[in-house]
Amino acid sequence: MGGFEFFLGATMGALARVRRKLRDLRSYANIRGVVFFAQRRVRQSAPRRRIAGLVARFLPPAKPVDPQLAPDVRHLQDQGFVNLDGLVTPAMAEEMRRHFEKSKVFAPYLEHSPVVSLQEAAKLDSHVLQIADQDLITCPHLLDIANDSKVLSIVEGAFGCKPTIGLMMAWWSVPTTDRKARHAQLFHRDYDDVDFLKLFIYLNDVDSENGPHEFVRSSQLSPKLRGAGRYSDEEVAAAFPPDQIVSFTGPASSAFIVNTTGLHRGLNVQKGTRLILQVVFSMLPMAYGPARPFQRREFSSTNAAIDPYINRVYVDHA
Ligand SMILES: O=C(O)CCC(=O)C(=O)O
Repeated sequence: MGGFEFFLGATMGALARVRRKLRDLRSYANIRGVVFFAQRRVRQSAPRRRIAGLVARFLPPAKPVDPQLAPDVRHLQDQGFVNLDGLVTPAMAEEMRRHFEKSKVFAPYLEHSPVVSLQEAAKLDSHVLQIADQDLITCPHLLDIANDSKVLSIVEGAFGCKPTIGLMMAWWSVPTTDRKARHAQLFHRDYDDVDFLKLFIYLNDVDSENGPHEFVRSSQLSPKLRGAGRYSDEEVAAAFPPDQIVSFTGPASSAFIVNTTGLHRGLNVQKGTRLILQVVFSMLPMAYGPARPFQRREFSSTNAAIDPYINRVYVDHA
């Protein structure tokens, strides 16, 4: 390739990157986006907790924590995670997995990813195949799990105010051709809202080979490695002893809440696939959440009463 062609190619590439950045920024040009970028600038845990405490005072108050759940709240605050045995039964997980096997997926890290069936998705060579929103909300049990009284009590206890269901997602983690770790498969911290917690549920069995979630115990409180980028295994090993890394392996239906301002990742898949559901509880509506709520009748769920405030981002109560 001649010098001029190379220059032209590089310039076109740079222009395409700028155009992509501008388009991404446009989707944050609203109040959620302003809050998102403002809180992201505060990285250390003490000032973040002070800001969250202040914001909590202006939000609907939390119900008193069920005394039986107080140890779970403390575990979450000290260790950064808590296991939730029995939240989902194996039969529920199986029903949800069957639903997602028939659902459409897309590659969230690809620009202009097509939305395709799971069978067609191999051609995308993407490590993440995310379930399209319309198929997510029609998943059996979704709304009931997100509104489980035990989950809400633990989250309210940790926040000190009522939470908002800010984001729900489900995705398949699959091996790529090169099997290399990329994006959230590398250790990182999330700075998604003034305070937030992520509920994860495995919908198939997860062992060391098909992408267990990993978390550095208590790292949400540590001043080390507080940047918003990705960290190598060597950097994490230099900062934290190996026995601080918790690997969440377990059968389908395993559920746990994680404070992902701590260092975490989903290990890259070597063999098989992992199907995971995530519900993010935030203080404020999240920048990544749906632009408009869905109708209650669109969800597959029981008719149990749900709190309109907690569900306002996802469920239109008008
Ligand atoms: O796939 C995983 O287990 C990690 C996901 C993650 O990094 C996140 O949800 O913040």
